[in-house]
Amino acid sequence: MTTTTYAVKGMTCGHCVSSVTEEVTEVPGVTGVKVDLATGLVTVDGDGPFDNAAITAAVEEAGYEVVTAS
Ligand SMILES: [Cu+2]
Repeated sequence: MTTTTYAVKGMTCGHCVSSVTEEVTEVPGVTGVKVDLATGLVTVDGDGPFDNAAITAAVEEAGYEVVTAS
């Protein structure tokens, strides 16, 4: 199992949280997404390695920006 945390810029409310969660959940290999609105951190679990670029693209698709990944 893989867990990666992304700092996402621009989320302001529960709607933002559900948009990001929805888009990132659709990335292949992702098994869980947790968004912390207060810190802007998005924690992504996968059953194997997943594509960082795909996660970034999914966040952008939702209308936000990934500032760091770790
Ligand atoms: Cu919002």
